Amino acid sequence: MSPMAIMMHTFRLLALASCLVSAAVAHPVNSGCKSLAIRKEWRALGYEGQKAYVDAIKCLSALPHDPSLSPTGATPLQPLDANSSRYDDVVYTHMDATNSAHFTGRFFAWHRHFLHTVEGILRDKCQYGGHIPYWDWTLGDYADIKHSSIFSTDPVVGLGTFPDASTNFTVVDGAFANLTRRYPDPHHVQRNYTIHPFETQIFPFSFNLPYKDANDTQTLDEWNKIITSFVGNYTAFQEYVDGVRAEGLHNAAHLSLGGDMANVAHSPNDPLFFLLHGQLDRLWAKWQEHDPANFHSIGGGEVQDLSDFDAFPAGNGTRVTKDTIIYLSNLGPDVKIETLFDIRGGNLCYEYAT
Ligand SMILES: *[C@@H]1O[C@H](CO)[C@@H](O)[C@H](O)[C@H]1NC(C)=O
Ligand SMILES: *[C@@H]1O[C@H](CO)[C@@H](O)[C@H](O)[C@H]1NC(C)=O
Ligand SMILES: *[C@@H]1O[C@H](CO)[C@@H](O)[C@H](O)[C@H]1NC(C)=O
Ligand SMILES: *[C@@H]1O[C@H](CO)[C@@H](O)[C@H](O)[C@H]1NC(C)=O
Ligand SMILES: *[C@@H]1O[C@H](CO)[C@@H](O)[C@H](O)[C@H]1NC(C)=O
Ligand SMILES: *[C@@H]1O[C@H](CO)[C@@H](O)[C@H](O)[C@H]1NC(C)=O
Ligand SMILES: *[C@@H]1O[C@H](CO)[C@@H](O)[C@H](O)[C@H]1NC(C)=O
Ligand SMILES: [Cu+2]
Repeated sequence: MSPMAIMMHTFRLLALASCLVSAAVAHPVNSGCKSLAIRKEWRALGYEGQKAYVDAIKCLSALPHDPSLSPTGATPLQPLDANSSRYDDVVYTHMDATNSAHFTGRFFAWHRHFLHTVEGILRDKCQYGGHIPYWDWTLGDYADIKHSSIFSTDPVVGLGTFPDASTNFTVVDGAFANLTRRYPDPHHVQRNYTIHPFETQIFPFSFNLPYKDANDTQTLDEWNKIITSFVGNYTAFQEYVDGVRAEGLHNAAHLSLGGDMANVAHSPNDPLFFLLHGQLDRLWAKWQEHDPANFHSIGGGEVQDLSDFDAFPAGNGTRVTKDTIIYLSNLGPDVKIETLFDIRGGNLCYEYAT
């Protein structure tokens, strides 16, 4: 070998070694995965990747209801409609978890398990070769969410432009135009962008800051602040993401999109739900990886308490722990939270591309 070749060879070994070391330090509890799925940002999927997601969502929307779906009863609900779709089953599962998985300590863990389960269903039942995408609004979209490039009219891969009253806020362009959903009533998916979602009171408590811009919560500065704050304190992390009087990132993102996305029960009617929650799951993963004290931190209570929200924004009652069960209405298995900490381990086996 020439001196240059030796140098390059050594360099590669060093690079490999430092890569292994940093992986081992950052992710100590990695086990059991044959390989890791890579979840990508919507735009990084490219045309074929985006089309594959769209096709899989449409496929699931055309498959029949699975009779094995079994609501927990944790949230009082309308009866299951046997004449609904497999996609509607996914929505119904989320509706069933309205009270148990929102404004409780189950929030991030429940949504991680839900997204991973839906990803598996899309792959098993609809030959989807990809994974759940995420929408990284910190890439610059936050400066003008309504006109983000992802909301394009492209009939194959566009997520659709924001409708107005002329279509009763029904999404009528893009790949998901006129998408039919069953819950809570038969309807087409609706959106209605507003930068001031907190002007309208929708909770038993009132919003503090009616004129707060929803996109103030979606900036890159905010993102980095969240990841580096609340060290060792999951409860504080979740409380901040939901926000004082629910005016934080999670609610601001949902409510500003309006229509189906603004409803805490049936928001997954809009396939945009999975991109938004992909990003929130990514946020939890980034926060977990920021400090070893974060990785297994969990907290909040099991009981949603909107009547005393200021005191219990992350839930009242029994404290949520690693042994708390995450229920999925038989859409997938019930699991303990401890199985959901490590996205690169156990039954999860994925990571975020960026
Ligand atoms: C089932 O739904 C389809 C489409 O919405 C409708 O055409 C059909 O009449 C329904 N069948 C029953 C039995 O409700
Ligand atoms: C939020 O969106 C509005 C309207 O597009 C824009 O004027 C404002 O600068 C954005 N805020 C941030 C923090 O980028
Ligand atoms: C418009 O949408 C709302 C739900 O957002 C629905 O209650 C109403 O019936 C719709 N109006 C028409 C004319 O379809
Ligand atoms: C969606 O519905 C609207 C209003 O009925 C119609 O103008 C439009 O052509 C439909 N688009 C698709 C792709 O079906
Ligand atoms: C759409 O959003 C606007 C602005 O927030 C609001 O005034 C209107 O009531 C909303 N319409 C529907 C049907 O949600
Ligand atoms: C964690 O954060 C919560 C919510 O802000 C706070 O009530 C609690 O005291 C914090 N726990 C610790 C150990 O600092
Ligand atoms: C919520 O907490 C308060 C104070 O600890 C307690 O009195 C109340 O019973 C709790 N409610 C529920 C539903 O757990
Ligand atoms: Cu949810």
